[in-house]
Amino acid sequence: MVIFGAHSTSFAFDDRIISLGPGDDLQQSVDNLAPGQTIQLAPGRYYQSIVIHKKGTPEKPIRILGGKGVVFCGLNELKLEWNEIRRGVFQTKVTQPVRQLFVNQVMMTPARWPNMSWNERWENSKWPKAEADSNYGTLVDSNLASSNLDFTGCVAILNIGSWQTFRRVITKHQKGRDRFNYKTDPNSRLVKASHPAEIDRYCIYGEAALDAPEEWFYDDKSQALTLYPPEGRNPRQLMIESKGNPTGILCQDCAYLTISGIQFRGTTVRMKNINHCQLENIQIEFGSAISNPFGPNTPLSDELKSSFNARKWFGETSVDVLTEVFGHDNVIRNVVCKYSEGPGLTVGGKRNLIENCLFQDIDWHGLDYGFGIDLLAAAPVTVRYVTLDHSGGSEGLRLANHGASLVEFCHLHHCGLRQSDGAIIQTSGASSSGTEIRYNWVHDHEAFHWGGNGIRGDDGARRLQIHHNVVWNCREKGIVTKGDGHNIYNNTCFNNSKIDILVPRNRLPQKTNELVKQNINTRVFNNLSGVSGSWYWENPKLPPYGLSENNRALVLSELRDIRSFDFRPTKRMNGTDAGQDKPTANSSNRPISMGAYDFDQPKPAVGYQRRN
Ligand SMILES: [Ca+2]
Repeated sequence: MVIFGAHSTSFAFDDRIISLGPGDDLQQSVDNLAPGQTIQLAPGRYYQSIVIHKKGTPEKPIRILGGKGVVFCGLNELKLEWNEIRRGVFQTKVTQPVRQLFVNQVMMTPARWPNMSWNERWENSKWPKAEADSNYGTLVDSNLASSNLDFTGCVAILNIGSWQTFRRVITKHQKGRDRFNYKTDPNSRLVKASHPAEIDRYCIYGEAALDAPEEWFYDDKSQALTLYPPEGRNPRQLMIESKGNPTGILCQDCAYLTISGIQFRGTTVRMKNINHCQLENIQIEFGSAISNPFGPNTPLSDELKSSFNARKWFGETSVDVLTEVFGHDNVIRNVVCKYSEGPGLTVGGKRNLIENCLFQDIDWHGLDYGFGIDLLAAAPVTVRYVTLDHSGGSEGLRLANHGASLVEFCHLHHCGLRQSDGAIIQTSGASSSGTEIRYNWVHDHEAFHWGGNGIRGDDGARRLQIHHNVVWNCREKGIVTKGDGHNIYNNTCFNNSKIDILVPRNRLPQKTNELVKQNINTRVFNNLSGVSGSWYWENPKLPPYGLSENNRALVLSELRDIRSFDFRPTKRMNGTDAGQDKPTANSSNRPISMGAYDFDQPKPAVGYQRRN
């Protein structure tokens, strides 16, 4: 049987292929899919939202295929009459709430204080500091007084927990007042925090802050949309788009399903309770998002039923729509994801593979427990050839605390831009034993105030295998492994301002549940890196307790060209080696190499490999 959608102009001879276009009823076709059938989408903009509840079989998978120019669009163009309510500021009535707004395809900023345009989203100066009188529930800053604005009823984004950020409605403020109040959570660790001031950053969204080009405000009560267009422009001259449909494709309870070749703009794909599925050749822009920048969070109705979400694990979530894949044995490949308000991707379940993906400009608010790629519920997971480029959360790639995961050939950089603490690759707990982190480039953890590591085995970590990584320019430590039983070898680390590799002898003073003596059975060898067993405040400086052999600090001129990521040495180091470094120390008199690369090897491919 051959089934054609209304648009079809050519014949297909494969009876398992159903050709559809933007004018067809996709949901009806999806509901009728049988194992072995394929939906082939024609180029065009799809404003539909589909829900897939289908299972293929290993022999007869179900496929939803797009191709060049197949776009699921969650943005609706607003063609409305505007009134100029004051010079350069326009207002209109809309029929659907406005949650994200775009003018000529550029994201506009929800009315914000201090002002920050979309292009300034990574500028630290746009995040004021709390002053010393602040405490949990009250934020103090003399700039609030001099703003001469009343922010009562606005939403503050509060990075008041170093690696935690909260969205809170401002309950009390007034013109000229240097402080505002917000609701507190009696169960929060911040209730007992010694003093949350000084390290805290914040900003405010709300109508009172509407005063600059590219800002907008939507009033839920009056359904009025107010826009301050780019300088000197009139909305009638502009293409204005509003986010209307946050979920383009929702897959639930699926198996042996492939979705491939689709762009998502202002919307995303969400996959729940799916097994043996593939998500491939996908582009997502403005996928994960807050539902309402001017109000409390409003999670999607189906999210409330979610069994596990890393953000909810800690008590709350600030992100309402997630690009997510939950289930077992799934493949996520060739996904390019940009401009995500929450994590670029959230994955849960066992034995999933994330391969050759790019995540760029992720989480510029550093919301919640800011993970660039949230794998906390993915146990275990394999991640390879993934690039993460600019991420606000304190933790870039957050691995699960369970199962032996593998992270290899990834290029992860410029993380922690909106929070403190954390690491670009973070794992913790004894149950992640056997996790291997190898052949990665990890650099520039630029935490707001404190902390900021490259690769970290955090509290309770055991038996991590960390080797052949290059780690540089992190705000504190390049590699740090708490716990015991790790192998850390052939890494190249430099320009990490506190310590390049820390294998601590002692637990942190407040961590009384941890091993008193740490890393007795850890082996650290062949690293082109400074290695220390002492925290930076501990003196005298001592080597790690366990084996520590054949490590030395790198001299930068020993590498060929750092700027072009060529970390191969300019000459042979300690003889030759075929790159077969084993997790054993040099006990056999075999010439061994130091650092991540050998003189003779080809320049490696690391991170997302662009496809033609
Ligand atoms: Ca403003």
